[in-house]
Amino acid sequence: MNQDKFLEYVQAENKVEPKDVMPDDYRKLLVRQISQHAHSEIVGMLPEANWISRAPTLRRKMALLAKIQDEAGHGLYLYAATETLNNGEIAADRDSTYNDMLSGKAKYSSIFNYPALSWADIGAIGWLVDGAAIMNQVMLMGNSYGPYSRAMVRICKEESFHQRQGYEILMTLCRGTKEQKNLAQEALNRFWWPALMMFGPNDADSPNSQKSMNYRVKRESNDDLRQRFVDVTVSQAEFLGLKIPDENLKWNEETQHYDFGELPWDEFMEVLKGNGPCNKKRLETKRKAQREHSWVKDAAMAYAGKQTN
Ligand code: FAQ
Repeated sequence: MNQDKFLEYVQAENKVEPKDVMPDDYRKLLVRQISQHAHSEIVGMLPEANWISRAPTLRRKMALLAKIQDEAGHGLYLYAATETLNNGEIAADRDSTYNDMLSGKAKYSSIFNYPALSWADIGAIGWLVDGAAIMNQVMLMGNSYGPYSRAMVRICKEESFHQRQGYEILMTLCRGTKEQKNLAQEALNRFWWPALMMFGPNDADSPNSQKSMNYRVKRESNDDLRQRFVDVTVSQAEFLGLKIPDENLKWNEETQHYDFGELPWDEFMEVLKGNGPCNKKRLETKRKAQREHSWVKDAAMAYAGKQTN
């Protein structure tokens, strides 16, 4: 299939499946995005795992454990979806994509380079980080690559439980003592701007968007999704009695959207370059896990080999 025919095919809302012929740049775009999405799920387990042993009640601990296990599952579906794109010339096998993350060559979401400093941060992660993730992933359910779009359907269902458990943590804190409400406000102050950065650079500075939209991988732009996230989140903050830390946030009658302040793009670029508060720590944790736990994989491979021999 030539390039024009392929574009016609995806733009008519047809799905591409692993064995179909596809242009190399479409394959590469998917390997980049799906594997980075998988890395985000796996690295995203770390800030929350930090709070498992300090969850305030058994019920909270069970919910947090279930959520973190879900993230591991999301990583697994997404690595599996990435592997379907491996064709010998464009490497998409698990080891090479994972090693690209460990070496710092491949990115994962900027948000996971921020620490979870208090229990309220666990609430803010669920509410804002999972909330932003869902906003982006609902549009990805309609992407043109079959395995990725199907993985997104299940992931979105689980993410909405995650968002609610986070919001409920904050609701409890906001109805508690003054100190508890302060913890919730501080968590919102810390996570608001990093959550908005999850949607990526402004459209004018987004090098991958045009191609991705043409190929029907991305279905909506970074700025449109960010705007929608702000629009739905403001009333949720008001319901909690919390103040979004943006002096420029204001309802605009004309556009019927909220206007909001300029994001701290310098900070975003620094995080992407590896200089965020936890970049080094996150990668070192993952490298250490690979060094120390490789025997588990070796044993599983040896066992699998025995089963098939
Ligand atoms: N962080 O040209 P664009 C979750 C990079 S899952 C780091 O606009 P694109 C669940 C981008 O990769 C969260 N890097 O790129 C959870 C590109 O660099 P590259 C993850 C970023 O791909 C919750 C460059 O900047 N979700 O949270 C970021 O068209 C709680 C230029 O950008 C996904 O991965 C960023 N925020 O649009 C887990 C969704 N933004 O690759 C645990 C799938 C941009 O050329 C706990 N991905 N960059 O070297 C996407 O939808 C897209 O890839 C975007 C970026 C929208 C993230």
